[in-house]
Amino acid sequence: MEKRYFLFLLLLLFIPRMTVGQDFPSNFTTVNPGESLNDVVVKAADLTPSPQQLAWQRMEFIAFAHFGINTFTDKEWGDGTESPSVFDPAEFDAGQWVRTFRDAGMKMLIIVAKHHDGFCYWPSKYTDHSVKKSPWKKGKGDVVGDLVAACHEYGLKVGIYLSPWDRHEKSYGDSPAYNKFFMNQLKELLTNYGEITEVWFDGACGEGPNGKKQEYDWSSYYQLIRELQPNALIFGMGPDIRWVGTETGYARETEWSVVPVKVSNINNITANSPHPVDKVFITGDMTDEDLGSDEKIANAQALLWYPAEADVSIRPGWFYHENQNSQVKTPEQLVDIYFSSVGRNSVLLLNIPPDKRGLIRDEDISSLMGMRKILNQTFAKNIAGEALLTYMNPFSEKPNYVMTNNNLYWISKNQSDTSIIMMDLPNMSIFDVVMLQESMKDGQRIKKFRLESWDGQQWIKFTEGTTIGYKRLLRFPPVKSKQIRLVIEESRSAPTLVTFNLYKLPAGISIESQ
Ligand code: FUL
Repeated sequence: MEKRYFLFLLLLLFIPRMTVGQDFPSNFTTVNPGESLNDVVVKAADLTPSPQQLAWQRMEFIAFAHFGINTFTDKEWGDGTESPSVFDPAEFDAGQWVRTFRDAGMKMLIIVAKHHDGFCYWPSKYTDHSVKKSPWKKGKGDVVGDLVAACHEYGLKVGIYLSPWDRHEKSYGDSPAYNKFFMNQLKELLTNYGEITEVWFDGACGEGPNGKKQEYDWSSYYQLIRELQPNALIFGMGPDIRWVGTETGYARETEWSVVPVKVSNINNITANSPHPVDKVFITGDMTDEDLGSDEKIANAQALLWYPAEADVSIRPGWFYHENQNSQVKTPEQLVDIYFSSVGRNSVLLLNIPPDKRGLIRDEDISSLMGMRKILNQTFAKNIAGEALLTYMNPFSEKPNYVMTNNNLYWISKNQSDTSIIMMDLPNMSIFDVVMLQESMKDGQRIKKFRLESWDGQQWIKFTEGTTIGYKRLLRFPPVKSKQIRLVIEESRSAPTLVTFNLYKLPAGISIESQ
């Protein structure tokens, strides 16, 4: 064989091998021992969401509806001894729920298919502790099925909450038997109800020291989900969406989507797979005030794009309780939560619990619609829609380039130096909200920024922040100006921006931040 052909063949043999072990999806990377902080930080800045994670993030606002046995027993956690005879929502109307969520601007409903008490809201083949044994529709009903049909009718995506902790099922605690039972239930839900966008795995388990110890086979659960619903995202006790860490609906001021991921064995990370950590994933503590700072990622074994979902109930409880009818959150409180979740790089999962009739109550609907109205009024007009944006390269005297605010896509020419974007408004304007978004196709990079307005003589800072990510919303006392500037003070890598909008909250609305 000619020498050059031989070399060519040798190269062909090598190329694929060189990539083995390196070929991870865009949302994951490993950190090599001894890697410099700077290299790790740049690696983190280059991670981007999977297409499914991005589509999920763009939904922004989604619904939860805790409903079931606890609605009738007036409890938050049933113990599994409840009789199915108590479940009888005489006026149950899935359409009423889902129309309400649609009108509120929510894009998905996470259906509680089974809570910790083990009662199933679909006629599972694997247990009798379900709607089959209830008087509702003479045992022929299917809450999950009706809700899925309504979601399809009104254009909402469907998510499933299936509690791993099951206080009724006899096999719970006999690990292999319960794992099989749980996977059978998962399989029913993932095959009989169309497309499932999110699978919600709760971490709650109240078994005391003498309670049952169940070893969950998470990696087999994940594998089943990947097979049956390849586009579904696994929340919480799973590696695709993280719990924000509280049940208040408030995300952190500094909310990184890239965080260190814990794995049981770094050598068992699967390359060339869209889900490299499925076999080794360990849920870390998500309640820490700092999850993704440079210090945190510097000591990581691996990094994952693991975006936050902020869950909260419109009432004090997750389930309906008559004595909480006067404690429904006000529209202003809900707007504050929206600004502090969607506006802090998170998806807001708001729970609206239907009552014993099987309907969402007027109090809850009116708060939700009040919230929607304020948001619609606020975001109806981007005051900066006609503004001219000028990027000032700190290394040159002259403006670097000029952009309009339509289809903005700006990426800095510099790595992490200060960048300034000037905004010239066509007229003197009053605004009290800013919306910033980084380009998710480039990842999350900005670490610190401030906004200033020109008062004719000098630049005055009117607000500031740390992370931006998918979306950052900031409120501040009204500013009157024609010229403002965004100063990006620190960034993990070349900063990007796809949205720089200004708004005004409706007159007379005062939203106190919590
Ligand atoms: C928790 C559960 O224990 C609550 O009952 C509720 O379902 C909430 C969303 O998650 O962990």
